[in-house]
Amino acid sequence: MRILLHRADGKTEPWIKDFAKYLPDAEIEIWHAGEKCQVCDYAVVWSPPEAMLAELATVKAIFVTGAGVDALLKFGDALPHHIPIIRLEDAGMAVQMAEYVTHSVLRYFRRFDEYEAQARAGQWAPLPQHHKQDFAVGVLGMGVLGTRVLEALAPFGFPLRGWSRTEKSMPGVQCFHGADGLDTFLRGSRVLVCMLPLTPDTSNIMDRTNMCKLPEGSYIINVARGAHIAEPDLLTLIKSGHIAAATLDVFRNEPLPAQHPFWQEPRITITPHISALTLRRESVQQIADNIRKTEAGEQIAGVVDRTLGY
Ligand code: NDP
Ligand code: OXD
Repeated sequence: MRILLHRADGKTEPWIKDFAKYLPDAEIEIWHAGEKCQVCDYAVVWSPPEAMLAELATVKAIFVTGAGVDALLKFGDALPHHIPIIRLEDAGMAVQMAEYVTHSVLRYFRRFDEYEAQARAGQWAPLPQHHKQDFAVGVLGMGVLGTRVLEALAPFGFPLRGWSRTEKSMPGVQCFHGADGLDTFLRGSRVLVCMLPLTPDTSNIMDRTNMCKLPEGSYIINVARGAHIAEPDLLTLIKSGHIAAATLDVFRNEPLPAQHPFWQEPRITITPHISALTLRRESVQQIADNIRKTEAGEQIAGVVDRTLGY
């Protein structure tokens, strides 16, 4: 069996070693622009260049080394619909998301962001505590990662809310779904955490209208995709105080350009798309398992629904 691998960073050796360990029968072919490559059975990619589409169109399945598949689905019909796309499910990312989001929620709840600013200014000034009952955390997206984040937050006693496309129930979480449930979900969420896939339905979901539905003095944590937020609207609402602060891991343009106004806004905390990193060994293990199951004609998890876009 032959696997076509593309790594934008060019660091293919460790991946080849891990595939040799977890799928010893596989031969790994590295994709290079402008070079002819052998016909492969499977492809393993994250955000492939357009020039790779011809090769992707000939494989039996495409495995994505991430949870989100927007960087692949953006090619639309140029990517034949009969080729299954399989994303990573958890593969070590869920616990990282739980750490990142829990840290951010606690930082705002305990006002550590404000104490950090005070300390830099040499100020000793205890602030009034927030109350948990006024600090409901609402998670947009109750999938593999969103659910893990809600589980991680549960022991702290925040009122928890979740929003998904289809109806859900989760102990200790007030669940909302669909376009009809969004308004009520937003109006009661003091901290809004975005853990949605980027699809035509979720693009720009945190625009001015929706962010204005959040209670005054709300917080935003975006660990999904930059295009979920209308960036100028967020800046306006932070400046007006309607949004107290935001922690953003993802942006419309990455790396975030040096001249972007977010860098100058102290109430925005920026991280460089690291909330949940792809762990190579766990990813290769999951992909290898799925390839073995596919070869054996068994069902696998993580198959993307092209119509839904995730
Ligand atoms: P899942 O597919 O497991 O979960 C997606 C969730 O979003 C589901 O609950 C789904 O609802 C919900 N959803 C999708 N569309 C809509 C909609 N139109 N309205 C309401 N709810 C919707 O994905 P994961 O949890 O594995 O990953 C989520 C996203 O996290 C990824 O797509 C990616 O964008 C982002 N990510 C970011 C990383 C980073 O480092 N910043 C790392 C990894 C992931 P339902 O359950 O009803 O289908
Ligand atoms: C992912 C990501 O979707 O890293 O996995 O953003």
